[in-house]
Amino acid sequence: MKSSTYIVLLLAAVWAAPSGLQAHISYSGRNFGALVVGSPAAGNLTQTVSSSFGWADATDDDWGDSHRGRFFRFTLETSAAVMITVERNANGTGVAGTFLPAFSLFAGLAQGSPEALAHDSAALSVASRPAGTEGSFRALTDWSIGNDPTYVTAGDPTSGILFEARLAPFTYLGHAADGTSANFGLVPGINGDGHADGFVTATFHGLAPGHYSLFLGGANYGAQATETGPTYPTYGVNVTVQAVPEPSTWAMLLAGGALAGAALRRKARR
Ligand SMILES: [Ca+2]
Ligand SMILES: [Ca+2]
Repeated sequence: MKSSTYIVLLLAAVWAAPSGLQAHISYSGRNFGALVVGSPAAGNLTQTVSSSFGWADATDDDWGDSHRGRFFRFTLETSAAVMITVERNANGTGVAGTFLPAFSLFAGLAQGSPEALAHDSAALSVASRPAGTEGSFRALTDWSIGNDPTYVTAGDPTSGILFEARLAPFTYLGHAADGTSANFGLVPGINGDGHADGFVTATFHGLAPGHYSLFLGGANYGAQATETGPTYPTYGVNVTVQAVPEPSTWAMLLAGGALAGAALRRKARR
């Protein structure tokens, strides 16, 4: 091979090595599908989260690394409220009984097949954020992340581009965090539930039909000082999501029931 090609490949290999240790953003095994109001909660009890600090670390000024958490997805075909609950379990390599979960909900999805998956070190990701940031993930506001181009022949840029690299936008809708500022830090505006007990829940109201991403990570900001990688402890979580009626929907149902009842009574009188 030409030496210039060799250098390009060598550089590519060096560039890819650190991120190659880490997964790209994927929802594999973490897709709750379409949520329907009135259906039972959907549960995922088998996932683990990398590190105990990933969510909290994405609340600060230098953003966060999307690899230090897990992405889940669900779809709504009608407007709904969605209740999300996360509780630690005994799975994972980290110390059982210590994980403090937090999550953020976003409208939008990361890139998926047949596109290349998104990752923090994609050229487009790096170019789209300030220098010195730890990654693309932001827990308390909108953010976006890029992928790499998909080439006609995998891994061969000279073969032509099948799908251009692009940024996938995530629109921030809200969050919930286990515990208090004693664990998630002093960034203003974090909704702690006040009890650092490994359990956190929140209901998001007025969600429009569409696709949603749930980012789940650890709420222990200070743990990044001791969990330094490159191999991070993992922590098991039980995640449940459920589409629930809006309070206004209940009112409408009750009103509708009353109207239907009145109609039946009118019919019965005839
Ligand atoms: Ca950070
Ligand atoms: Ca709690």
